[in-house]
Amino acid sequence: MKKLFLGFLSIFLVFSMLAACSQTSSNEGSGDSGSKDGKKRFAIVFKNTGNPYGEKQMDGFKQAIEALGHEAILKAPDQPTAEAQIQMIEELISQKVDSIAIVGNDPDALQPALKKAMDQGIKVLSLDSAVNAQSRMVHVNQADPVAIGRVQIEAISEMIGGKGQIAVLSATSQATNQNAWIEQMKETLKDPKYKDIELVKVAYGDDLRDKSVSETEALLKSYPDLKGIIAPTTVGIAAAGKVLTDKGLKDKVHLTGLGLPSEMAEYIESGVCDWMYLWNPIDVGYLAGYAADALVNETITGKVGDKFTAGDLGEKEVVEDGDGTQIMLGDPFKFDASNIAEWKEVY
Ligand code: RAM
Repeated sequence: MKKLFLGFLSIFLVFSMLAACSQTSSNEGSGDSGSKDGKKRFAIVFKNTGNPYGEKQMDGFKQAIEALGHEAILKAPDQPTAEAQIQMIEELISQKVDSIAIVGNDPDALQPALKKAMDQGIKVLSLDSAVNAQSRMVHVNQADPVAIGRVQIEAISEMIGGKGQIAVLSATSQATNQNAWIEQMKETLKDPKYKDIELVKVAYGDDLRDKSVSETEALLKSYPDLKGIIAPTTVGIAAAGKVLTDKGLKDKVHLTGLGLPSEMAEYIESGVCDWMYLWNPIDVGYLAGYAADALVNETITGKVGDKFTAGDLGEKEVVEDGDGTQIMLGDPFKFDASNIAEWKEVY
C-alpha cells in the first residue's frame, strides 16, 4: 500500500516537474521584459533534478509566488554543477525575470553570473545552499549551521556508545550547505567527550542516488569496523538506509543525518536509522518566495534589520551572516519512531 502510495507520489512529482519545465520553456527565448499578462516573474534554481527534497522546496516557492499573484519559474539542471546553474542564470537574465532564487552548487563560481543579474536590476537571493555574500542580496537559511552540525554528532555518538569509527556521506564536494554542516561536525568532535570517535572519511554521493549507494558500499568495504554513518543530505541518507537494510547491517552500522520523512519512514520504522533531523523544505521555499517578493517590491533591500511578512510564517527579520545577511526559518526538527508516521505524509 505504502509502495503504491509512493509510486503515485513519484508519478505526480514527475508530472509536476514536467509541467514546471514546460512552463519554463514557454518563456525561454522570448527575450522580452516582464510577462505578457503583467505578472512579475520569479525564478528558483535548485541544485539538480530527481531530488524530492528539491521538488518540495520548489513547491513551497511556487505556492508563495502564486499566492502573491505572480508567476513562478522552477528550474534545476540534470547534474548538480555550477556550470549548469550558470547557464540557467544566463537564460533567466536574457528572459529579464524579476528575481532569481538560487540553491548554490558552489559558493563562489556563480558570482559573475549572479552579479550580472543584479547589475541588470534582477533581485538575487539564495536559499538552502548559500552563494557568497557578494553574489546575493540575502540568504534564506533553514536553520543555524552550528546546531545542524552539532545535533548530528550528538546523535551518532549516542547511537554508537561514544566510541568507534564514523564516516560522513555528503552531497557534492562544493555544496555550501553540506560543507558548512560538516565543518560544524568537525568542530563538535573536538570536544574531549568525543575523543573516542574517529571520523575516517567524508565521501561524496553528489545527491545522485546511484553514486550515493556505491559510495556507501565503498565506505563499508574500506572500513570494516565502521560503526556509524552521518548523511547530511536527504538523497544520501535514503541511499545509505537502503544499503544497510540490504546488507542486514542494522545495529552494526548506525545511521543518522538529514532525511525526508517520506523517504526515511521505512528505515526509521525498521530501526536501521534510529532518528534523524530536518526542517520543512516546503517552508524554506515558501519563505524564499516571500523574501524574493519583498526584494522586488523593495520592502526590504537585504540589510540587517529589514522586516517583512512571509505569509503564513508571519513576520521575518533580516539578520547578520558573516559578511552577508540571512533570514532564518527555525530549528532542525528530530524525527524518530514516535512521530515519523505523522510526518511521512507531510513531506
Ligand atoms: C539534499 C540537498 C539539500 C539539503 C538536504 C538536507 O536534499 O542537498 O540541499 O538541504 O539534502
